[in-house]
Amino acid sequence: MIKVLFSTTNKHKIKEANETGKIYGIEFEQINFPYPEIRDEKFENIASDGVKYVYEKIKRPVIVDDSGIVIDALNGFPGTFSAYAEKKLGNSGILKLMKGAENRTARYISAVAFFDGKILKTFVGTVEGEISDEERGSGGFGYDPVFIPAGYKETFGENPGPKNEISHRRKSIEEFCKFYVKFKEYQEE
Ligand code: ITT
Repeated sequence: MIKVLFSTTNKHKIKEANETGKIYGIEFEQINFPYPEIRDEKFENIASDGVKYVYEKIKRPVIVDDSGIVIDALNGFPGTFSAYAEKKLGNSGILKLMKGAENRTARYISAVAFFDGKILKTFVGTVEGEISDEERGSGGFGYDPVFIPAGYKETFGENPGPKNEISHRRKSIEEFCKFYVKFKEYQEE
């Protein structure tokens, strides 16, 4: 197994990343170095800035994942403010904002950034879906009880089963894993 440090306060991110990592022989190890998040509308800019901050603290190769949900009827809100909105409004607050909205399309975005002191890389994954009319299920975390992935009827909260096959994090972490396996081979040559 190749070990990779993943700085996050969110144990769900680690669990999901490891479900993908094991396919590539990569094990993510959680370290907890919270980084000050810059204000930016792009997840990849926040992740790149954050990973450089963490690297400077630990001087070891590391990744971070900045993610969130983008709701079309709310002009993209909460987007990169998703953690703040979750804390202040929660899923019930988001559903209130969405009351009467006909267009319920939304997407989760995850930007994983890697830095080893020289090479900075970002990997972005997206999953399309819709906001449900009510909170359903208690699986997953965060906005999962109100997010119905496209092509499904249940929220990720009701049925987290397919999450790791199709999620934003599956895609961003998978792209990172593909890169890192090659990068390691190249380093060992
Ligand atoms: P770290 O910054 O320490 O990694 P965090 O949970 O604060 O942990 P973010 O700043 O990236 O992470 O905020 C992401 C927000 O989006 C947060 O409210 C999450 O609950 C939500 N979110 C991200 N991915 C999600 C997912 O797969 N399922 C449900 N909610 C998700």
